[in-house]
Amino acid sequence: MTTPMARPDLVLLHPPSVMDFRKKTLLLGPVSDLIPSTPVFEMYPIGFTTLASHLESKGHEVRIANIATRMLASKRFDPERFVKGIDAGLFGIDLHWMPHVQGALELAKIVKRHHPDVPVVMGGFSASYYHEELLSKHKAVDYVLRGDSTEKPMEMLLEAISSGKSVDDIPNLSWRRGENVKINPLTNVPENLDDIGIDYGLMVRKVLKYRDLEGHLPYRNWKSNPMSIAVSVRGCTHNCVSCAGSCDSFSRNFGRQKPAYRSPKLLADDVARAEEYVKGATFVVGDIRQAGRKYASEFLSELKSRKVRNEVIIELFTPADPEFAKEVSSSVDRFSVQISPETHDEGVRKAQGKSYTNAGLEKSAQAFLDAGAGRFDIFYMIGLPTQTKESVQGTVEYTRTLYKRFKGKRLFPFISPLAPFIDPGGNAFENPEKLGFKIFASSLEDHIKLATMPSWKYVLNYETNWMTRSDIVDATYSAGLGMNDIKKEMGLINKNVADRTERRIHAAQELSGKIDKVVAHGSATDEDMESLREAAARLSESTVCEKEELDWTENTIYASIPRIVGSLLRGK
Ligand code: B12
Ligand code: SF4
Repeated sequence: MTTPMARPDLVLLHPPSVMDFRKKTLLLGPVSDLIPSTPVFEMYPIGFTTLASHLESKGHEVRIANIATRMLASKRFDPERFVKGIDAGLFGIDLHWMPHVQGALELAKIVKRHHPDVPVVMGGFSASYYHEELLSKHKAVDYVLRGDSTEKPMEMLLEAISSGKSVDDIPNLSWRRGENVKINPLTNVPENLDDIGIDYGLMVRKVLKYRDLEGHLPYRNWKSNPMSIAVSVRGCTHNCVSCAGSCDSFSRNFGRQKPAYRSPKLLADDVARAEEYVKGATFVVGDIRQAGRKYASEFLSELKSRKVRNEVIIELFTPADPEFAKEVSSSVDRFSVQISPETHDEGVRKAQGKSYTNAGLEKSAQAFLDAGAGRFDIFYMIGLPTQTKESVQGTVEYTRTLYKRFKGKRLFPFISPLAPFIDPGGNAFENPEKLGFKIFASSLEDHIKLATMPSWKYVLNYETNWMTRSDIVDATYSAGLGMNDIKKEMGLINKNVADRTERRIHAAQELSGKIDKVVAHGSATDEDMESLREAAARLSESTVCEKEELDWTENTIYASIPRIVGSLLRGK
């Protein structure tokens, strides 16, 4: 237990993907064009908030410090000095997404340099997958909490650390005794998410307490495009071949044999609570039909009774029927829909693990748009099994058909590469030959080397039997140019925006070529690389489309302030 402003029991740190990204020449490419983050992947896992909410409810003091956002916000921000200046009973660093491999381990070293006696715990999907290597080869890491649910084990770890008790019985924990790595059983795998909540007001209180807005921001542009998340599920019923969040991967790596759902009522409470603090879209993670139509209907009717005014974004893993579209529409004021068919080619889609038709998808889009969806976003991917460069061009051409069919409607197709890494733990990573993949990295060390290569072509940890790494890069830039032309032709973006995107893509292609030459010579001097650094940083953001195309609302954080203040005054 702690008193206010005492040293936090736990400080959760989120690293940038590459720790010294501000100094290195890195053409990170369009790896994050379609998510709120920049290519340094500054968004921290939603699990930081469930961990903090749980631990605070048990009397522990937790601070979140998003090192990546702070580094993006100010060139003067020095992570080393910042870490040196904070004290904690335990430091937690996420290695959830594999692209953070270099950043997470460098951050752990910084922590140990300044706080040699304070333990460091890592967690997240990638840390769970690589727990043995983390503990045997990286002495800056003392503990790994494995699996998709670490709230309870973390509480036990904090208690063991403060009382000096043994950690032998803490579920999901891997740790070091002398030179040996000890692996406790992975038994904390809750069957539902009803005990795992997000206290949406907690972040606001933390910002005020630590006078640190940037350090708590989930991603850089959150102030201008705020968004909240409500999590319906941990686990997945699907098996997309490249995904580490698939049902096979959950059972192999995270001890989960079936998904855990949050009850419809509590999920609706989450959405309603989120809007007390944030005026912006609320993204409901997971297709709400995964637990069955009855679950989805119950959730929607609970939502209706709460009269939610925020825009609600729902995900579809498969097309939905018009009745469902109407049900969604009658339950909320404003809503948008996202679906990822990955490709227009039904054969390629099947090879990736999804079996549905374009006709079904189009029918679904029509139904949701007719029912009043604010937007219907369709995400396509490059780097899939059996997909060729020609097939990617086919997808681009298919978007023209979509635009024509849905002219004047708010339907938005996007395309991006499967990058930078095929997820460790997913089926493609585990059985590459069988599924037509060639994987260039297996260990943490291999991935660290790739992560710091100067352009994203060399960062990719895979290629396929149908496309080399160069093909994936070429196909991505060509697709970007193609989509840009189509959007201009259809009058969806004005000439200035289209010209800007085109110039950016050409410049990125040119720079990629220059980096290729430097890499081919193998004798790049510091000056050679330094001369390319600024251009690489500039061209890594929003390469193939403008990020604003993804913004759901025109709100800013300032529009949320009256709600935040109101909620604080009510003492929530
Ligand atoms: C929703 C989601 C997102 C949301 C983000 C939500 C968020 N902020 O967490 C969005 C759409 C933005 C997103 C983006 C990306 N995602 Co994503 N995402 C998911 C999805 C569908 C479910 C959410 C999820 O992560 N649940 C997992 C829950 C269980 O984790 P959690 O609550 O956050 O954290 C718990 C544990 O993981 C652990 N934990 C996490 N961090 C820490 C830290 C410490 C110290 C400890 C002890 C424990 C711990 O304890 C937490 C609490 O119990 C999964 C797929 C799936 N079926 O799971 C993919 C998934 C996690 N994403 C993935 C990827 C690759 C990405 C991107 C890199 C893709 C890209 N190139 O753009 C980006 C990275 C974004 C960034 N950091 O900036 C992969 C990760 C594979 C891997 N190991 O690398 C997954 C598995 C599947 C996939 N291919 O999409 N994603
Ligand atoms: S990509 Fe497929 S397997 Fe992975 S979380 Fe999404 S639906 Fe599930």
